[in-house]
Amino acid sequence: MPTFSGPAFPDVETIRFEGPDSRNPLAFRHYNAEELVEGKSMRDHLRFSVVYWHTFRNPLGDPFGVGTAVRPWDDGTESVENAQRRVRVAFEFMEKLTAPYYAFHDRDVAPEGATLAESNKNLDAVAKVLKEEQQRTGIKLLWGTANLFSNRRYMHGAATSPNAEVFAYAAAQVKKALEVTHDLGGEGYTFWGGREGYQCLWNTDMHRELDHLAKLLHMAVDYAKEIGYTGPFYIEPKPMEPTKHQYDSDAAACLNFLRQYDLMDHFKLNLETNHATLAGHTMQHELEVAGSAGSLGSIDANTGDVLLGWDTDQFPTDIYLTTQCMHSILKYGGLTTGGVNFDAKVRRESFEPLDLFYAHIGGMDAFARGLKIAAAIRADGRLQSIVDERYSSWSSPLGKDIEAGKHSLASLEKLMLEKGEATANASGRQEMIENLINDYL
Ligand code: XUL
Ligand code: CO
Repeated sequence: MPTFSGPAFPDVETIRFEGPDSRNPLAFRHYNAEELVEGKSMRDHLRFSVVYWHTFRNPLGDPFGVGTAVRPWDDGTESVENAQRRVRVAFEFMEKLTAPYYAFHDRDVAPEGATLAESNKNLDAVAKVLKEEQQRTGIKLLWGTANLFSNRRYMHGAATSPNAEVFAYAAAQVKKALEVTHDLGGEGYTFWGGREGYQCLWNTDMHRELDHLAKLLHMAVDYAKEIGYTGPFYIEPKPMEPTKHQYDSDAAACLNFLRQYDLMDHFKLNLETNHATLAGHTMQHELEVAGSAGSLGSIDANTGDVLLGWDTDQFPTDIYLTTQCMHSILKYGGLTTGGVNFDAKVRRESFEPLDLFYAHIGGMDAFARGLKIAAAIRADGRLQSIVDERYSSWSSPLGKDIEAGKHSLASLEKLMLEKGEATANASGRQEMIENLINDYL
């Protein structure tokens, strides 16, 4: 095969904001990077990020058929040269898309070698090109991570493997991935426990596995200090797939784990919509659980399919969903180190390179609209006043005293024995509120 020499997307110019009336499918109609929302640019609110694994490495196969993706720049080999060429293509794509960030796993960007030393060497060779391209374009690394789930050595888990040498290998891989992330100025580092769970409880020592998982995370925290990495670590909850049950099953389970093992100061959560769905939650639920604990770090923006029970990782296009996401994000102070990371793939039938643009443009516009709608809800203030009114009894002397810890079961019993019954409840007004939200859409 003759060596590909770019550009990879010759027919695509830099994607521009053309406004809601534009009929150009290769333009933004809502994402206007410079536009201020609540005094901050859309670029800084949304911090869009492209994922390397789906956008540049996913062949678009499914359990019933081979990959369909046409990627003319990729010669299909596991060579370092191919990986380096792919980096140039990835940056051409991200630059044209005007995405300020990207995210990767170590094994997406560089091929795994026959030994750990060889894999590290390959990663260094590709990271060199990543760095050059970051410098050329100004595109930054949102977060890096180590793939601790694809290789067969991780079949029983990585940190939670019953094989201590597998734990050691995983630790070595995390060390290297952390070094590379730090060297590339990564603003975060993610742990997604792909196989950190169980398939069968009869053969599982859960207590031990959880201790080991915490041990690896503490080692990462310690090593970060050593090399001067000061960014946050993220845990990404997901309840299942590939395992039957993953320990980081949802936001609440992750927070419980982080508290139990004294990791709360170092970790925030990276929440993904399709993972929330698999956990039987809404994304809004997960965001509220994390946000109310002060642990909302970043989001993997995607969506599932209501009729498919698995992690389809589709691009988000539902404005109601993006409104909910952005409303919770604004409520908890906005994204700081995190971003809106499109952990999403085009579907198997959308196999052309151009589809990668349409997918990302759609996701970016959907989130831009969600941001604007959420800001309008907040500016209008009607929703907030309903919520304030709903909790107004907590501003009464009684409510204030309970919150301030001035009461006990006995003092409250005395009060209620005197009163005989609590004040009548007010309506929750859910339907009215849902109608109100629709007013902004
Ligand atoms: C898997 C998933 C991962 C993480 C990073 O479902 O979401 O790609 O985001 O390992
Ligand atoms: Co993800």
